[in-house]
Amino acid sequence: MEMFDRISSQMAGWRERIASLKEEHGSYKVSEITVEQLYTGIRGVAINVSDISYVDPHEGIRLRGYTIPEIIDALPRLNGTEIPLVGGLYYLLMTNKMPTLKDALEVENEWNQRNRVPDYVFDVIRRLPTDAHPMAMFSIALLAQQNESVFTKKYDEGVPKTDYWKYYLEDSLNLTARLPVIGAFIYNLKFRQGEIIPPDPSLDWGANFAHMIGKGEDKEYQDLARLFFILHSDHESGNVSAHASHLVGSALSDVYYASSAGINGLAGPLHGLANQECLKWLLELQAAFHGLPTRPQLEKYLSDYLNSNKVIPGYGHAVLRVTDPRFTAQLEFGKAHMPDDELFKLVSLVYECLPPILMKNGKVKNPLPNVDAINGVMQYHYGVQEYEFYTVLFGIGRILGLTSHAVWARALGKPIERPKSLTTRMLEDMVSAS
Ligand code: CMX
Repeated sequence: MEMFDRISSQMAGWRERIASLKEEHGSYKVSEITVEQLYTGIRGVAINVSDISYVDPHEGIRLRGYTIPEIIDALPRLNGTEIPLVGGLYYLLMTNKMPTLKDALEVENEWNQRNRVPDYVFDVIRRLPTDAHPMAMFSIALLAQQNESVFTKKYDEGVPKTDYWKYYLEDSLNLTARLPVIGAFIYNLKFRQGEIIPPDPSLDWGANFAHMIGKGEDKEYQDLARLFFILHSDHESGNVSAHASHLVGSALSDVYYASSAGINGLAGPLHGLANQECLKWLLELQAAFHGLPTRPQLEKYLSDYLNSNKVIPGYGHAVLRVTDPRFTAQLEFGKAHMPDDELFKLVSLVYECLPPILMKNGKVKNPLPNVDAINGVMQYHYGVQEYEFYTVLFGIGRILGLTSHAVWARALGKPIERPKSLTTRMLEDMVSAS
């Protein structure tokens, strides 16, 4: 497979660059940490290296060096579709090369050959309580397949360390192939009376998800599904889901364990769950005014809301200091496809009114929207209105990034992560001695 060969052919070069950095500049200081940072989530401290993606505070994410608009423009797409194939994005993340249409279709084809989900996975999900959150179902479904890890079997056989990445790649392709099937199953079980629609081998990954939740005829939703998964795929390796997954993988836990860990982190309201929270919040806002508020009404509502010390989901970011380009990409999609949708108009109005109010409030470092300020509204427009499910959609996309990082972590022989903790007394002694 071309993806395999491309990774393989680059490995020696990357290993050499890293070895020479370590050998010649091993003692060079990249960052220092303050007492403040120790108590505030090690915010901003460089602790890892990723050549797959980088979040520039003033520009947003670059995936393999490409900005979001560049990615959407350059990735190959099928005739008659607006948004590129997700298979092309996975190829780019994994191989560091912009794919041709043939490359992208090769990944799509691999996925179609590997997407049969064993019945026991469905049984495990069915056995969960009916009020289990879709994210808990999703995480458990990932973990339930751990017995199938090729890496774990090969590790037990004693394959050389330099080959670990090959089996991580094998596991990653198997796992990612199944994600749309698992996601659609959870959606149908919870919200569509358990109807099961099998994947259609003639469809690509994004369109297949749409097909399996009963939207096979809706070409626009198929494009939205592709866009959603591409935009949510990766956001460098310092965020909660990426870091959790990387940390777990560093103990040589396989991609089933590591991805499930990442998904558990994504399920928090300060991270991926913000998309569910944001839609809920927008619906409450809409209900409070029986439709669209006027600008002054909205400004008062927002100020009162913030003054009651509540967080407005979808706004702010730990790294970004500009409007999230993933927000902008969806705003553009919305302008083209749903300009008259009332919730979409509300999102646009909040975007106009909220940043100055957040600035005035004084606490927030970034008053601008992130990806979660809009993604739910896009889904809602096309009839996927059960907002509890939105973070699973985020997770389906995010595992593309998590597994790409996992494969490369093994390819580059990254060791087990083990930072250090101190006691408060130690800090007090250090500062009083300074
Ligand atoms: N509404 C109200 N207050 C906010 C806020 C918001 N949207 N964003 C930040 N603040 C507050 C923080 O709670 C913090 O208050 P305290 O000092 O009382 O604790 C203060 O402003 C400073 O926070 P910050 O340094 O600007 O932001 P952090 O790096 O600490 O946190 C984030 C970043 C995203 C968790 C935060 O902005 C937030 O809670 N936003 C809403 C939730 C959200 O949209 N999360 C999704 C992020 C994207 C993703 O990962 O999916």
